[in-house]
Amino acid sequence: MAVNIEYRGEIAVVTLDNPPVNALSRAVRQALFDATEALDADPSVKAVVLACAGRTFIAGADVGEFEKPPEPPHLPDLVERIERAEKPWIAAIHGSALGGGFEVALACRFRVAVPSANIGLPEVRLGIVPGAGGTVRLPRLAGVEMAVDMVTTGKPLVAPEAAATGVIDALIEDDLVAGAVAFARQVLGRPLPNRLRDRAISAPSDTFWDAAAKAVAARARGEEAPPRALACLRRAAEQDFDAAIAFERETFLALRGSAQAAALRHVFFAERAATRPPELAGTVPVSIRSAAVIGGGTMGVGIAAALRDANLPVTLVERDAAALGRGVSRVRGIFDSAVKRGRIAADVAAERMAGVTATTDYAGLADVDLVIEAVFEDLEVKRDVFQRLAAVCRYDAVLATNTSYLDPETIAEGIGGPERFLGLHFFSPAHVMKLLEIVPAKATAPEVLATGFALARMLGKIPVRAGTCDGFIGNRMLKVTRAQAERLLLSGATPAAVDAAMRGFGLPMGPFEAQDLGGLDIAALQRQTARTRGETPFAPIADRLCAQERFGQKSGGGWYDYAPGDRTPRPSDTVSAIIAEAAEGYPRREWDEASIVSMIVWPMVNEGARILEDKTALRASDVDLVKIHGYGFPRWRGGPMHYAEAHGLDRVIGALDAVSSDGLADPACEFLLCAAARGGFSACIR
Ligand code: T1G
Ligand code: NAD
Repeated sequence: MAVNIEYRGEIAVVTLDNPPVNALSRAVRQALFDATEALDADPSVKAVVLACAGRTFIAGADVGEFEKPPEPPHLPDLVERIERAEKPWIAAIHGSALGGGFEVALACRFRVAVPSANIGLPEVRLGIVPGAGGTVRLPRLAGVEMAVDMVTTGKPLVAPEAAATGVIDALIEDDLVAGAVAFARQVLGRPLPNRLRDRAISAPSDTFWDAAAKAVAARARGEEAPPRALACLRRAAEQDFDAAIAFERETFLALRGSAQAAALRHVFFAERAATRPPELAGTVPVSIRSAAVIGGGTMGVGIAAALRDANLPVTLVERDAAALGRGVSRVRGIFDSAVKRGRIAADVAAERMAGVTATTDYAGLADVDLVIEAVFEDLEVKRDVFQRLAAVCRYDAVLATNTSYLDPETIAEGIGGPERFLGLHFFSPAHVMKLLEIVPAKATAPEVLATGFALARMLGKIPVRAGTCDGFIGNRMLKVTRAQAERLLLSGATPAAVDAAMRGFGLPMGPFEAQDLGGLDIAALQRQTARTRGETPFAPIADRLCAQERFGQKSGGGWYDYAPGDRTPRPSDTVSAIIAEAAEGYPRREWDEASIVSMIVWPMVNEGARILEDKTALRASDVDLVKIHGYGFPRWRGGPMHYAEAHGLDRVIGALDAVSSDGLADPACEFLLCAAARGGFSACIR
């Protein structure tokens, strides 16, 4: 860590260098504080430019310090010191100015940035609120409405937008520091604008606050920080500066030690660790400059769109012209709807489509670097595809399957060059869902596995290595969740009550609504395959629904009934009758929301423990990322494994034992008992 001061005539340039992201650690705060004091005392200095070395401006407070009590100089003191500096400070921003980094920039009299920079206050994404004046100074600069949007969503603003709204005073096209020094010289000749603390704030109407509170609560779905951030902004609009600052700090310190903040920090660091698994350190991935997708169905078109979004030329292969035509128009449909939603411009959509080559001829794949297969979930169909790929593709091309349940080993059995094969399990819709399960087969070469992780970084996905088993990590746990959900129905709960409880827990939808959306037929196919393997999957009610062709929204009815053209789930008498018939002989119980949640979440954790025990997953945080990014488990609970550890593993085991005696769940597995005894899952990983 270094803070260097260089003098360009009467302008001092303070450069912070604290890799990787210039976080405001205690040492950085002290050094910047000292620099402010020294420069204020130096009569030769008329203005100060604050810049950062490396890839970004200050990306915030050092999140790694949050496990420890805050130490002086506290960030608000540094921010206050810079704001009252005798000489005007100019923040010169590149990369990201986030959280405490942007609060330091708000303390400066001016902010300049390169066009590619972004600024923001993402603290709510870490379960906290800005703690160094962000909720009080930003509304004085950007107005309350804009501040409410930025702070309660945590969404950053790109520099051109910030410049258009006056949050950034100037965009610097070329050399940032030189441009900032020139800017400083210009402003020295003019009256300086007031410090933000001295600027007035126009308080919006009560109706504004009521509407904002409703919108924030609807989005938060149980998260504490966004509504608390809104309360800070309201204080800033309705009270004097110092009172609002004190309220913000109090709120920040209260949330900093909260369970939600701890959970969101866990996810923050888990996401960053996931992209660089230690077991692949030093392994060089195969370079991917072109790709192909076999199968232009639900998954194939999403995968093709995701590859195009990463600027990879894509060849889409289908079995016949008709299917190919459908596939191409579905890919086009994805980009057209992105244009409609204002996500991309029409010319970008056209450029995306221009990069898609459509064919039914495998010969066109002789020179692609990566092929992802997404054809029917049928072993023989997939084996045939890989035999053909192994024959036409380059020996160093990476060949991947998107299978959900089939064993990658059997799919690739007998192909030439098995070391170039692996599973890449995307989630639907593949151009939206962030999760990518990466499934190495026994022969997969380390550099090919590393290519899966490199591809995830290219596509902006969260990669998780998963071992080979039925359903890998995510779908294996989903099977347990679905079985538990059925056990609840057999013992007296209703689909609506179970779904309401899980939505109350923070999921976007309950297990029955989710099945109706995705279709009950996919899991039915999987159970059929499992039964041919001699297994006994537990789905007594779903089997009955499928026997009556109740496959969900696509067939007008599943766990719920649906009116034509309407996706609103309606409780179904037919389903109640089917449940009653299946439940004969089962003991009935009263289920409240808390006990329903326990019946779903703790068996999920138990299966997660088994997955760690048999090394299908290497880290408990990987299991958390799979459930958060693939199955909607609430991020602010940290994922099931973190949530269980925070809840107390002994209590989890107790809850499992309480229902397992009635056959309503399996008792705690060895690995869970070990984790409880040793204080956590990581202590039992061998
Ligand atoms: N503190 C500590 N470490 C951090 C960090 C931070 N704020 N931000 C990133 N890192 C580490 C990260 O763990 C990784 O480490 C490496 O830097 C590269 O990160 C009072 C209290 C800036 C957009 O929420 O959004 O200020 O894995 O892989 O993709 O109001 O990092 O290499 O060991 O993500 O180029 C608010 C968080 C803090 C921003 C760069 N700030 N960071 O993305 O790299 S709260 C944030 C990011 C706050 C005040 C409050 C991104 C990035 P490692 P990376 P990237
Ligand atoms: P789908 O039925 O929508 O699409 C499959 C496509 O493959 C069809 O368009 C078909 O014409 C094409 N196809 C079949 N045989 C072919 C061949 N020999 N050559 C070229 N194209 C061929 O299926 P889907 O839902 O997209 O699933 C595809 C794969 O992805 C399956 O293995 C499935 O398990 C897996 N998957 C599905 C989901 C999901 O939610 N649908 C999620 C993850 C993984």
